[in-house]
Amino acid sequence: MSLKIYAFPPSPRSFKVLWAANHLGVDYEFRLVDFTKNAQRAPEFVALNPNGRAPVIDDGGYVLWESNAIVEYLASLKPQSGVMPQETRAQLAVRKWLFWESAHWDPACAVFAFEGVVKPLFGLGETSQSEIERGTQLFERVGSVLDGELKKHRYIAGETLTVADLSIGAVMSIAEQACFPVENFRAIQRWYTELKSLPSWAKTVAMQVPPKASAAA
Ligand SMILES: N[C@@H](CCC(=O)N[C@@H](CS)C(=O)NCC(=O)O)C(=O)O
Repeated sequence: MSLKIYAFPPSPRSFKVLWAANHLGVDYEFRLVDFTKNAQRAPEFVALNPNGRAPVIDDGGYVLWESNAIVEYLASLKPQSGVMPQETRAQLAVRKWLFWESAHWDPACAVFAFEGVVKPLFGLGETSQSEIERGTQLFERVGSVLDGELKKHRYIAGETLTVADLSIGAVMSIAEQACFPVENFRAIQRWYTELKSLPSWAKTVAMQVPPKASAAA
């Protein structure tokens, strides 16, 4: 049985997992979790992930949720890809960025994602200026950390692409739509241009279209 990815491609955490699978060349079956139909709350989906959130994978009965855990799992299926070092210290130098993504980067980006993407998609009202101001403060702080690293090397954890780039870079798929305040972060812009040039990026962007009538969850 092949690996199934349950995802809603317009959402950045789903994009992360689909992009990682596309980048690594992992075979998978895509299963749409159609948020426009509240499929994430369907009992059969909640049975896979009690949080009622996407993405989730099911690899022959091995079910995993949390996008960063999934990206690590996908990387483990392709050890020759080099996106996750094998040695403990080198591995943690990469993995720490997955914790950073969950704790700091994702919450900052989520403010803009909600105001600029989720609200228009689901008709949830006008942009909140106070939220944008709060998000800008959060983004300035995390953006300067990321920009500082990317001034030192081509990718986040060094000269080659790792799961840190897959995890942190995925949300850039909505950078323009969500209006991330990256004007002052030249190294982030340069890195984003590199990510966009990857064939796996284009392949995943092509999946980002809002869902039509079909659905599975
Ligand atoms: N920390 C989780 C977050 C997953 C998450 O919040 N997914 C959102 C979409 S980006 C979701 O499923 N939202 C549906 C809902 O809250 O009803 C991860 O990284 O996988």
